[in-house]
Amino acid sequence: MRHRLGVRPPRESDFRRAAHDPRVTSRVGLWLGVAFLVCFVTGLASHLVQQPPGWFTWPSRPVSLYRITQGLHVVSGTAAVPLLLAKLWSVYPKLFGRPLIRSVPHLLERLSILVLLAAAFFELATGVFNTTQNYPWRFFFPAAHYAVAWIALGALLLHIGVKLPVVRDGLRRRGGRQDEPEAVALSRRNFLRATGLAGAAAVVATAGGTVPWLSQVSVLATRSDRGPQRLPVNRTARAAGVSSVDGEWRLEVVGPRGTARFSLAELSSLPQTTAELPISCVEGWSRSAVWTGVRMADLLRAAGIEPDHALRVESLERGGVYASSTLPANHVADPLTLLALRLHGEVLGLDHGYPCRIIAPSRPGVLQTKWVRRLEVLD
Ligand SMILES: Nc1nc2c(c(=O)[nH]1)N[C@H]1C(S)=C(S)[C@@H](COP(=O)(O)O)O[C@H]1N2
Ligand SMILES: [Mo]
Repeated sequence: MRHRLGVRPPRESDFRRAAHDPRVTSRVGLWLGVAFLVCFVTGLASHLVQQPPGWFTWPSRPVSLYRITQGLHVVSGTAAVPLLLAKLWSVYPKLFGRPLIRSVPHLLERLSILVLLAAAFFELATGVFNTTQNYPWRFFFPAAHYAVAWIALGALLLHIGVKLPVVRDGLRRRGGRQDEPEAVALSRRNFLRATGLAGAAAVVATAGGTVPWLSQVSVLATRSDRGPQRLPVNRTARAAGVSSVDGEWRLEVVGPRGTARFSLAELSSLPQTTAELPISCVEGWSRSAVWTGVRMADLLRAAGIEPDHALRVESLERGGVYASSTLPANHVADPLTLLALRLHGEVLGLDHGYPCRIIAPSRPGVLQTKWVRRLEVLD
């Protein structure tokens, strides 16, 4: 910066640091764009799985599909934080460009950047809070996070469209100019390296939530293997208002021709299946565990129902957004979809859903309903 304080306000051309070079802006912008798009697509997938429109089917295989897409969502979102800060640092001298507004299209373009920034900050901030299970606001997080993602995407596409020529030029100009001192080119590379490292650090700091062997170094991955039966608990029975379950408990299975009831002893005497399946929480942690229980398809047949329809799953929990869920037909038919009675060989603890819970492959944690009370065939 070469302006003399008090003489005149700074101009865009006063900012000569390598970090403000369009070559730097374009590269950081490209990385940020990739992180954002990965985050958007995986977020959209997560939204569709949780609120599927009629045309949408989420595959039940591979069993880790949701674990991977949601892990990518959290990791790319976290990596976007340092990338966005670097991008802002790279472009802030534009605030001093004069005239501030050159034409109506230019004004609209500037406004779209404001929208993009506001939306990006909202998404990153609410997302980061969500991964730490912090909800210091009053709106319903998934709905707001989803709606604002579309605003951010629209503003981003507009921004990319407008800036495409500049970006192309910035990416094409690789080496330094002939007359440029080597130190300038070096400082540009250093800024890019530092930004890349910050992004990588953010990835490593969060990826352990999904990738177990990284959990030792993932300082921001708040979940560990701690928890009853070596598995974290998302919501305890007490928090969900579920107290002890007595011997009177019966699972109701409601089909087109009536209701069948099963005691816990009856469920235990049906053929048991054991499978290693992950709990993949939307909040960004995921852990595999060994579950044992009755195959959903077997259970329905035992109740005289063909397992070819979706099911509504209801919990003993009263009220609350996770008290019920829909198990789509392809998940009902999958031989790895269980009504689990045991975890790691032990009877399911109350916090993990005793007397029985849903465990299905490639299903978001929020839909792995605990303390199941009733299953109803949907048409
Ligand atoms: N009835 C009910 N089921 C529920 C929940 C809940 O709050 N209520 N939480 C869900 C969420 S968000 C997750 S990630 C998993 C976590 O299962 P765990 O607590 O056994 O690890 O349970 C799911 N099942
Ligand atoms: Mo969750």
